[in-house]
Amino acid sequence: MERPFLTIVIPAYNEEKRLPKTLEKIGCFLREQSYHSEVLVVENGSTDATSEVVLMYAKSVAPDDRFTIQLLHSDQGKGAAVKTGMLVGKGEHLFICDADLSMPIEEVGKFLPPQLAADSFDVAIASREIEGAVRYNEPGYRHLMGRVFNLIVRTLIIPGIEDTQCGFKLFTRAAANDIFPYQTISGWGFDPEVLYIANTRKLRVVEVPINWYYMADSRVSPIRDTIKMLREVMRVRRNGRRGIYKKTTSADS
Ligand SMILES: Nc1nc2c(ncn2[C@@H]2O[C@H](COP(=O)(O)OP(=O)(O)O)[C@@H](O)[C@H]2O)c(=O)[nH]1
Ligand SMILES: [Mg+2]
Repeated sequence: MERPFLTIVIPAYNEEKRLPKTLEKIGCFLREQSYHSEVLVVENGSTDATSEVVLMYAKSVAPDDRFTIQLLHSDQGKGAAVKTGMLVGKGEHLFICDADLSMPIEEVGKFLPPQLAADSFDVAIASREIEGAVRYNEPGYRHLMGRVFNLIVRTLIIPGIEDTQCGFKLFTRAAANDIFPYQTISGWGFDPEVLYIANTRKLRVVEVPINWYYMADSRVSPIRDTIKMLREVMRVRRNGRRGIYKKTTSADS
């Protein structure tokens, strides 16, 4: 197959229940597109039938469909899964997409040319906060926790981005090559790190307002994971100061 226009990376941990509907919807959407794409589901140590579900859907893709579905395995954590997918993906654009499709897949067009002018951005991230975004059904306490976390992230490492944590982000091929070899965080705190590296590289990050539907079934443990993420944000700041994210020739090759 020619180089895909779009790679969709889905990190998945114990997603046997949510993935069938998600892969169904993504497949229907991609079948209608004029471009080629690939879907990479990246799993680690799920104790349910996540892998079997992905393999079943991968087989059901017809040879003349304009997309493929593949299963990958990674180290533990959402960040590690995303990094694995981003390094394996061959697309001209690479999109991170949560398995619960809390953003309808039809909105992916908002992150891609022609809707976003080609050459006007390097990274396009979904935002639930900027004008035009709508949140559906989110409990007040989850929104509040997100706002507090964002305030800390903005203060410590990434000024100016209102929502770093939404699970839908698009990277051009060149931006992905520039960022993901340097990602060190394997857990939930990988988003701020990736955006911090993008800023270090002076890449153009644009925020895209989306419709976002809260999904109750979460792998986040509110207290434990928030503490861990705050530690990770501090680590990113330290790493930045130590020059860990500076480009090295070996990572660029
Ligand atoms: N591979 C992998 N994926 C993960 C891990 N933790 C979370 N995910 C995926 O990350 C995405 C977001 O998780 P979710 O539970 O919906 O988090 P929330 O939306 O923040 O409540 C989903 O696709 C999960 O399956 C992990 O440890 N490994
Ligand atoms: Mg979710």
